[in-house]
This record gives sequence, C-alpha cells and structure tokens, in this order.
Amino acid sequence: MIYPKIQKNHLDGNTVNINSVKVSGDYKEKADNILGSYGIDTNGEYAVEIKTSDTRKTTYIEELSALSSEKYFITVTSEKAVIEAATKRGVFRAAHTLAKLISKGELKVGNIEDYPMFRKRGYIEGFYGETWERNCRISVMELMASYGMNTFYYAPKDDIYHREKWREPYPEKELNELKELFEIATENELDFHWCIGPGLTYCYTSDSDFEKLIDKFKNVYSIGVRGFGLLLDDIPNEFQYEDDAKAFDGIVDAHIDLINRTHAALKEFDSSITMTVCPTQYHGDETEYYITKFGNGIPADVSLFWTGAEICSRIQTSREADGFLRSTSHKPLYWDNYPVNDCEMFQEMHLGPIIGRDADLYKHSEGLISNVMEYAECSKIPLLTIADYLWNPVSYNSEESIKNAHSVILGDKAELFGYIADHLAVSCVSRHASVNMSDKLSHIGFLMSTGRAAEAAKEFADFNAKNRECLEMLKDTSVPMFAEMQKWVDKFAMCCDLLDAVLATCVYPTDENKSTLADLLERYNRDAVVMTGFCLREAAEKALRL
Ligand code: LTM
Repeated sequence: MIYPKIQKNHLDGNTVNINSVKVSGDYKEKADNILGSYGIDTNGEYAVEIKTSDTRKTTYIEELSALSSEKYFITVTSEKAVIEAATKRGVFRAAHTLAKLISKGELKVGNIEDYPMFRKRGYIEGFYGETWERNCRISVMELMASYGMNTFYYAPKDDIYHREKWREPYPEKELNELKELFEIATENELDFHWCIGPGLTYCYTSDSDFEKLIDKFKNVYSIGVRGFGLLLDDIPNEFQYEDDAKAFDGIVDAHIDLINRTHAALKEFDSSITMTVCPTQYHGDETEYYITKFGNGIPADVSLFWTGAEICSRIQTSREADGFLRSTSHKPLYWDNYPVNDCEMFQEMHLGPIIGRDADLYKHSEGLISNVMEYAECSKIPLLTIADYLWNPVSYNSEESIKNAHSVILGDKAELFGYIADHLAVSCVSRHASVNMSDKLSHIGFLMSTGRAAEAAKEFADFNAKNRECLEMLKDTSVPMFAEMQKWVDKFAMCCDLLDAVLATCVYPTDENKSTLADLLERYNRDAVVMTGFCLREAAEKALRL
C-alpha cells in the first residue's frame, strides 16, 4: 500500500519488477528528478511516457463536480507506463506515485485514476516559538509535497518582520532567504502564501500605516510571491488609537475597511494576487456578531481562516462548516491547530494521527491548513497523516496512516519508536494515550490475579526491557527527530525507572526499594512534561498487586 491512498487503483495484473526507467514526453526532466530522488535509475529500460492534455477526462472530478489540475492517470503494461495529466502539477503527483510503487515493488499491470478531494491541502508555520531553520523548512516542504499537499502559509509569529516590525521591509538577507523558500515551494508545486500580522500596532485611520502595509506586500511581491495573507489573530479587541475609535463604529468595521482597501490595492497592482485573511474572532460560534459581519463585509474571493468551534478543535464537522458558510458567505478555510503545541500546550508532544475531521469536510470547506509544532522533524509525523486525510478522506484510516508515517520517517527504527509514541498522543484531538502500555499492564494484572505471579513479573520485566531499548535508541541525538524530543525522552527515562522500581518493590518489598520507588514517583510527578496518559504508578502497582 502506498500513501496517500490512490482513489481508483486497478493495478491488479502481474507485478512489473523494475528498478530503472526511461522517461519521455512532457516534463521529462521533472519526472526524472522525482524518480531519481527515490533512488530509481532513470537511464534504464522500462519506458515511462508522459502525455499532457487539458481535457474533461484529465481534469474533471466527478465527486467534486469540479475541475482539478492535480488529477492524473497511470496505465501500466509489462512494456511501459503511460502518465496522462493536464498540467505539470498532475505530472508531479503521478511521478511521485509511480516512484513509490516502483520502490515498494507494488507496480502491477493495470491502471490508476487519482485526484485529491480537498482543494487546499497544506500547513502553516503559524506557531509561537523559535522559527524553523532553513534545512528543516526545505525538508518538510519536500516531504509534504511528495505526499500530496499543495499549499504552504508562511506566518511564523516569531519572525519579527511578520508581526512586531511589520512596517519595515525585509532586509536583503532575510528577503533572499524568503525568496529561496518561495522558489523551493514552487518547485515542489506548493502554493506559497506569505502572511503579515500588523494588528498589534496598526492604526486603521493612518494613511501612512496603510501605505507601509502595501509597500511591505510589494517588498515580498518583488521575489515572486503572489499569495498574501493578512492575519488579525491574537491582537487587541479594542481600538488603541483615539482616531480609530472616532472613525469606526466598532473594531470589526475597521477590519472590514482594512481588508477591502488592501484587497483593492493589491488587485489593482496585480489581478493575479490572491488574498487570505484571519479574523480576530477565528473560532467559536459562527453566528456571533463579529464573524458574521466580517465574513459578509469582505470580498467573496478572499479566503477566510477559521479554527473551528475551539482554538484547538477536537472535531471539525461538515454541519458546522455549513453553518459558517450560511453566516459568513464564505466556506471556512480551516486553520487547524493540530499538531501545534505552543503556549500552554508546551509540555505536550503531539505525535498522534489527525482524527475527528468529517470524511466529507472537503465538500463544505475550502481546505485545511495545519498549524505545525515548533519541532519541524516531529511535525512530519502528524503532517503525513493530515496529508493522507486531505487527499483521500473517505479511505483515511488513522491507525494505518500513523504506522506508515512512522515507517517513512524512522525506517527500521519505527517499531521500537512505538514504545514512546504510544504515550505522545495526548492533544486537543484526543485525550486517549498509552493504549499499549495500559493493555500490557491489564494483561499482567490478569496473570497476577490468576496466580501466575512469576509469569506476570517476567512479562513486566520484558516489557520494560523493550521500553529501555527504545530509550537507548532515542538518546541518539544525531537522529533529527530524537534531538527535538529530548525533553520527552528524559521523562520517558523516568517512566522506565519507575516501572523497574515498581517491579523491584513487588518482588523484594524492602524499605530501600520502597523508598527508591517513592523518590522516583515524586520526581516523575513533579516534572510537568506530559508522558503517560494515565496514572502510571497506580496502573503498574495495580497490575502487580503491590
Ligand atoms: O490559531 C490562531 C489563528 N492563532 C494562534 C496561533 O498562532 C497559535 O499557534 C495557536 C495555538 O496556540 N493559537 C492561536 O490562537
């Protein structure tokens, strides 16, 4: 099985065993690069023909009653594979699919018809905290593009030129860095949206501020960017300047005025510019005064971010999305605050799969953009599941998807990684974690209660030996993801020590063992880093009937 799941996979003939290809046709160079990046020799024998034609067949998606530039077909015979798509983006998607099938040995005679269900599928660097480094940014972009995402929003709260120093143009060095990022996104078929958050100090009646805002957009336009975002989240709800308070009835009127003027100025400058906005009320009840007035007051072609019923929403439903459309005259573009773990969530590591989003949300929303964690490598795990969901939400299976994500990121380390990943799933989407450990302890408890104490002790010891093996692996900070996780690794070490102490106290209930256990327990509980999704000591002691 390859991910994201193919919509219509009829590769049901004989397996085509190849490890080299010869590409011809449209976008040959692009396809060669993609196939080469999977280690496939592109100077080989097996022919791959690429044909592009913009027809109903290559663009129309029945389920959406809409056209898509990302649809593609692959027809496979024992002699050759033919890719058909309307655009370069379609060829890009097809080449990744073909490469994954070849490298997994899953290329078979037959055909594929594939297309995404959500229109906008992507992620936003929109968190508070240290901004991602260049290499992390590139690596996440390349990975997510190869799993079908098509959108990237640049909005790091800690980029001073995005928020605090919004009035200042990017200095040359920072502008060049942004340009490189834009170009890498574009090469990877990701639509790049640069966002600004001026609301901390913006004066809505100041001509000078408006001019500076438009100049800043032009500053970023100069490097090629055409997607722009104006974010009004996490700013004062009240006017900060007397002139503003006199000029507008309320803050929402000032925001509507700002967006309309900005939209008009940008469109006049270049009609191909697209605009996204984040309102100040970006979550909650979609019928409230602010969001209703805001949505109806801004142009119809402006995309409107919405985080759902909560800032970090457990669920996103089609019913709520419809309500949002009725109230605001806009389909929501979900700014989904998962897996982000900033602010008060900073002790949690969000490694679980995305869940709780309706399978038919693609019909009721403009798309979904996931706000990522400060930890770029770790973010890849949940992001891969989000990419799967967004491409094919109807066939999405969170358990399969997370298993695949572990194997994509960690390869042969994936199985052992499961011992810590079991715990790192507590988040807004799920309070449910430590499932494997809890099952294991229940089974040990069962052995104890049926008089098999020695067996129970052995199972307990074996289990913790595996936890320790995982712990040793995690100490290798040359693995980028493990380097980011050290705070949680330290807590996991305490967890292993605690389990061993429970076992020792159970087998030899000496005063010394009891005191060690008490000390460890005190340390474990004092440390606020979130690890086990239940009371570890109680569960372990219960299992061993201490
Ligand atoms: O969610 C939005 C629109 N804004 C901020 C984000 O920047 C932040 O990362 C998340 C999570 O703390 N919450 C917000 O309110």
